[in-house]
Amino acid sequence: MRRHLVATSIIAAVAANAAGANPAVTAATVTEQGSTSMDRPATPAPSQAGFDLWLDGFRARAAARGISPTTLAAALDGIAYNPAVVERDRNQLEFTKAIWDYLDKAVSDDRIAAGRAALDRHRNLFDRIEATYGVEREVVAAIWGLESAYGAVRGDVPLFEALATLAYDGRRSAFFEAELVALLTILQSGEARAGDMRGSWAGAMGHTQFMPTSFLRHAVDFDGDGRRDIWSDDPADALASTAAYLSGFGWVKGQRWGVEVTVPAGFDYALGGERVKKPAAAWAGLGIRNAAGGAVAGNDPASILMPAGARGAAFMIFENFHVLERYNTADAYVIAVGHLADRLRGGPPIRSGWPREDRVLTLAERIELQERLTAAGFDTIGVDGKIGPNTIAAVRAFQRAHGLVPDGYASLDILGRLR
Ligand SMILES: [Ca+2]
Repeated sequence: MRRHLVATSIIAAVAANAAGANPAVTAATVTEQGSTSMDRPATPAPSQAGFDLWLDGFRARAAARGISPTTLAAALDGIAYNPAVVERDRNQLEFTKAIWDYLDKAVSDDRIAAGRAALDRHRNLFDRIEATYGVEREVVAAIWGLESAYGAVRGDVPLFEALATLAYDGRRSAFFEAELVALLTILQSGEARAGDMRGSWAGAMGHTQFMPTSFLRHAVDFDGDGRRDIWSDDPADALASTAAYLSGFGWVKGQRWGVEVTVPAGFDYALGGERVKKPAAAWAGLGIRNAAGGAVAGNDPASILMPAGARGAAFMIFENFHVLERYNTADAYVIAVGHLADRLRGGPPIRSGWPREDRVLTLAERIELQERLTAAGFDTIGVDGKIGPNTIAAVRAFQRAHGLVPDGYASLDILGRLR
C-alpha cells in the first residue's frame, strides 16, 4: 500500500485539477488513489457507544499484534469519539482550493523569508543532512516550511483519540487502524512519551508531519541520543528523517523537481500529464521552451504538467517530482514544495499567470460535470467527483468536439456548456 504523509493545517485541501495528472487527491487525503468516499457501504450513525464497542474489538486486535495491556491502557483508556475529526475528514473532500490560491499562501514572501532564516540558523545541521542523504537543504526546508511553518505549528490534536475515531468512522478504517497500531508500537518502544502523541487531525506528527507507519519505516536518530525524536523543539531528527525518506524513495541529487516552461500554440494536449515521458530534447522539438526561450537542458525523462489548463502555468517535471509525491500526491503540494525550494535558493517567481477569474468546481459540480459528460457521450468511466485521467480525457474529447482548446481542464465554463 502506498503511504502518504499528511499535511497540516496550512495545507488546505487542494484541487489537483491537472491535465493528465493524478486523480484529485487532496493534500490532506491519506487514501490510496482510486478509493472514494462515495463507495462506502451504509453504516449506522456514529455514537460513543458504537465507538466503545469498536474500541473493545480493537484492543483485542492490537494485543494480538503485540501491544501490551499497559500500553493499551496508557494510550486508550478514557478516549472518546471525536466528531470534529470526522468533520475535518469530510470537509477536505468537499472544499477544494484553486492551485493559485494555494500557492499564494504556501509560497508567500513570509514563508520564503522564514525559510531563509531557518537555513541560516541551522546551517551546520543542513550541511550534515545534505552530506549524509544527498537531498538538497532547500528541499528539506521547503517541506518543513509547508508542513509546520518551520516547526512553529506541529499540531496539538491528541493522536490516539483522532486515529481511533477515524479507524472507527469507516471511510478509511483499515488505513487508520494500521496507523493506530503503529502509534501504539512507537509508544511501547519508549521512543516517545504519551505526551508527545499530538499532531494533526489525521495523525501526522512532528516538524515534518510523519504518519506513524512512516516514522517506523523511515525516521532516523540523527543526533545519536538513542531516540528518533521528531517531536522535540530540536528539529535535527525530524529533518534528517525527511531527507532519509526522500532518499529512500530515490531522490536524485542535482536533478530539479521541475521547471516552468511555455507551451506553443497548437500543442497536442494529449501529450500533457504525468503519463507521457520524453527527454527534454524531444520536448524541445515539440516547441516546449524554458523561461529564457531556449530548450530545457538534460536527458532525464520528463512530463509536461499544466495544473490549470492552457491558461495557467506549465511545468516540465522530472523523476524527483514523483519522489515528492511520496510525501503528498497532490500536484499543488509538490509544485509548492519544489517552487518554495527554488525560491529559498534565490530563484524567480512563477512567471505565467493563472486563470484567477475561475473558481474551482464544488464537489456537487464535479459530480454533475461527470454525469453530464457521460450522458453527452464523453464517458468519464464512473462518477466520483474526482477529476482523474478518465474525466480529463472526457473533457478533452468534449473540447475537441466543440472546437475548444483541448487541454482537459475541468472548468466552470465546460460545465456551463454542458448544461
Ligand atoms: Ca535522536
